[in-house]
Amino acid sequence: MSRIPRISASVRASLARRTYASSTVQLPNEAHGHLPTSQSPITSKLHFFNSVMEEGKQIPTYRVLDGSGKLLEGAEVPEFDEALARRMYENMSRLPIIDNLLYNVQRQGKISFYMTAHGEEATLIGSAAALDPNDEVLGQYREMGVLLWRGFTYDEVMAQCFGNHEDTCTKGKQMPVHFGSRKYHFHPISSPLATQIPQAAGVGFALKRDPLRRGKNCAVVYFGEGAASEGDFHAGMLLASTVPSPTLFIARNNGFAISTPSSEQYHGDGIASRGPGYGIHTIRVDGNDILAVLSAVREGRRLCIEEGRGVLIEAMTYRVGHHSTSDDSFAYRPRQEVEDRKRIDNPISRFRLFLESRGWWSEQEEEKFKDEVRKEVMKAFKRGESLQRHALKEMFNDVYAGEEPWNIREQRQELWALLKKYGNVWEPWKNELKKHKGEGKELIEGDV
Ligand SMILES: Cc1ncc(C[n+]2csc(CCOP(=O)(O)OP(=O)(O)O)c2C)c(N)n1
Ligand SMILES: [Mg+2]
Repeated sequence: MSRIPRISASVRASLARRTYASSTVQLPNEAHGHLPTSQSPITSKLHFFNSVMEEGKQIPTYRVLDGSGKLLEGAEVPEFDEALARRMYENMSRLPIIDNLLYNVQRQGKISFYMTAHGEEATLIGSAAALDPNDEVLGQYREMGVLLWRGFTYDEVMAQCFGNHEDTCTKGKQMPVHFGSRKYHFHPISSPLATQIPQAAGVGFALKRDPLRRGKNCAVVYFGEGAASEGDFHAGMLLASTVPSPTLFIARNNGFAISTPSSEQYHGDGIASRGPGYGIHTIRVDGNDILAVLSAVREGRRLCIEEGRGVLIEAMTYRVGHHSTSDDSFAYRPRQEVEDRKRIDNPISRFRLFLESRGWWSEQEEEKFKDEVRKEVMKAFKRGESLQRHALKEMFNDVYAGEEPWNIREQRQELWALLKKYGNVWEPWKNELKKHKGEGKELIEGDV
């Protein structure tokens, strides 16, 4: 194909002189066939297209390990050693232990809500392992694994889920699993879907403007394929591609947005096909293959920081658990499908087979490790459950930055009046108040 010549300065000048009032302007020959704002080659074929790959082909999925934990021949394998591989495996394995316990704890009515990451362990831990610990993470809600990788403790998990006084991030004001941690550069989760996506593009821009962090860190945003249907997804992608800002977009395509299967969420080729539309480097990766995720996120992060602009990674996985404790997924998908996915493609056992084939893990280590984790998690649960909640007045603090707005003041005063009337006499309130530090006295006896 011949090269498309650029329009010369003299031609541009003659085009600029052209007036729309004149219908007899003659364009120089070299200007014919060129568009004023695009390098798009001209074609005389009437041809619609609907694929970012060659006609009809789907975007491929990058994979390193096969289902039985063997390296694929010729695969581009990321660098790792035994210590990193074990750490990744151990972190993946910790997730279902915590998830199973807290899921049941919710069923006992001890916490109001819970969400598991069942099935998505490789996507979470593989990506966490590829990031710098100071990269700013904006999650959706299923990303506790990223925090654990960075050192978040079981006590901190319990503090947030029980909203006890050790929950220093949101002081008991958030639903369970809405984690946040300044220490681990993990921005607090917010329930409205996709709000974190344009925010992440803004965080990426802030990092780029900070001389101490420019070229060192990026913003990393996790979201589900369902959240990618929100306008905020497009706003975030456009911002990161045009401003531009170093933002790594990690789409967890787990097949469902609560009960809506991904087949009903988009008609195009998943989320990855949208990247090139924004001029964003994009890859689709097998999200159940931790080595492929590690490799794709490492390289994506490198590109993101080097070029200072957005990169999109679509991790293909499967939500084995129910959407949350408020969902029964067998109402909309066959039980057998879930059982099959668990058996055929379990990201944890897939990596375990790989480790065992290298002599890096064994049945004895598995038992010992899980036993220890179970004991530690149980200990943290009992402790977290027993701790008092924050002082009641914290309910009204830090809702907005700066001065307390009138609506918060009104609510605080209303509660104070009710507490004064019933707090010391009505048994249910007396019991409830005992769960808080100071038993609400700062409101009952204080000046509001
Ligand atoms: C703006 C908004 N609309 C709807 C909801 C209710 N909602 C919560 S989670 C969810 C599904 C999200 O699916 P996806 O983004 O694929 O994430 P996944 O749960 O699969 O990890 C919906 C519809 C919400 N929280 N916010
Ligand atoms: Mg989903």
